[in-house]
Amino acid sequence: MTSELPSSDAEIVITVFARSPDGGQGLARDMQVRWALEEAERPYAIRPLSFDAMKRPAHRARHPFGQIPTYEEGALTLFESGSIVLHIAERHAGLLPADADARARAITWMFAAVSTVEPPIVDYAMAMLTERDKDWHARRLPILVDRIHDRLHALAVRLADADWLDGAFTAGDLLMIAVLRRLRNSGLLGEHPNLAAYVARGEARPAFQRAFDAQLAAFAGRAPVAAHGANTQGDKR
Ligand code: GTB
Repeated sequence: MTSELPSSDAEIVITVFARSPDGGQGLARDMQVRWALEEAERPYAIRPLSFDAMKRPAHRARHPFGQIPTYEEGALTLFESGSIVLHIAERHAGLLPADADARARAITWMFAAVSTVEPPIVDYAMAMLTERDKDWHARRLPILVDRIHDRLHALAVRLADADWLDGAFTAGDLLMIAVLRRLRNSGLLGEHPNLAAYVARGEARPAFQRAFDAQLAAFAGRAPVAAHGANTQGDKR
């Protein structure tokens, strides 16, 4: 598809964890940005940040909440992984359909991923990370798990035996699969075999593999191996 909006030639720089707490599993949200850039075949550089640097003014100027990822392209700075993926998808072929209605549906799936499916998954992840020592943790956990299964069941019914959510692969699938990947260590996806297969299909895409390898190489401190990523920049500001 030809991109409808002009694309800048400026270098793209994204911020990532200097050392991701996921140990290189590609679960932090720079992964969706890397993946979108790989699907779009756009080179990019990374600016790795420590937790301390993320809270300093130089980074708060990019991201008001002091988080990763951010996206810089010339004079443009963006935060919020969903918005960044939409920006990339609107300017490059391969992530949104040309047909206006199909495009609107793909964007709807992007919102569904980050605002309907992801919140209960994040609640569960936070509970496992920060609430295990609370005496109410064991009572709360089944409630959180039920909320996830509600969403997964509805998504599994809608996906049925299709490869992707609405025809060809779109940025909606990219964000949905990135969100579902956060369940990889929970065992919860196993109860929904078509969703597990959907995630595996996403992970098998060459662009996903390049993005995954690039984040893993950065985590391991090795030179990047991605075809389209990634140089490393220090925080100059
Ligand atoms: N809504 C924002 C977006 O989509 O961009 C949320 C951004 C966000 O949560 N960023 C996290 C962050 O910067 C990293 S991705 N956290 C540091 C902070 O807030 O101080 C979330 C994340 C972190 C770690 C894992 N992991 O280890 O598995 C997975 C996901």
